[in-house]
Amino acid sequence: MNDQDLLDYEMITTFELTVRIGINEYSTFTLINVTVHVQNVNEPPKLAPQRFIAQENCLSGALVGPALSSLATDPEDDMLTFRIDFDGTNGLVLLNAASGQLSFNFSTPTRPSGSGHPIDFETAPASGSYLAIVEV
Ligand SMILES: [Ca+2]
Ligand SMILES: [Ca+2]
Repeated sequence: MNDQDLLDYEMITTFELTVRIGINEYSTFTLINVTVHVQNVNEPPKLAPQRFIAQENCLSGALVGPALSSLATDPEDDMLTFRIDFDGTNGLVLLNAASGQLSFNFSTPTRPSGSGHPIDFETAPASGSYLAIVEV
C-alpha cells in the first residue's frame, strides 16, 4: 500500500482535528477545530491481466472469456469503455467497446493466410498477445 492510498476520497471525505495554540508551554492556549476536506481525484479503472482459453475449431463469433466489464472496477464507478491497444492476432479477435466482450472474427481479410481453421492447435497454434486497454 502506498502512502497515498491512506487518503482515499472513496473511503473518507473529511476529517477533523483539534489544534492547541499555546504560549509558555501551553500555560495559556486556545483550541481550534480544523476540518480537512479530501478532494476527489478521478482514478483510473482497474483490471488485472487476464488469460483466457479458446477451443480450437470454434466458430467465428465465439466468445473469448467473460465480458471485461464484469471484471473491471473503477473507484468512482465511472462508465467504462474498452478498446484493443495492441492486436497480436491480426484481427482475429474483436472487442465490444461497451461490454469489453472479446470474440473471434474469422472473416477479416487481414488474418494470416492458410488452408485450415485459423484456430487449429495441431497445425498452426494461434498465438498472440491480446492486450486490452480499459479507458474511461
Ligand atoms: Ca477518487
Ligand atoms: Ca475513475
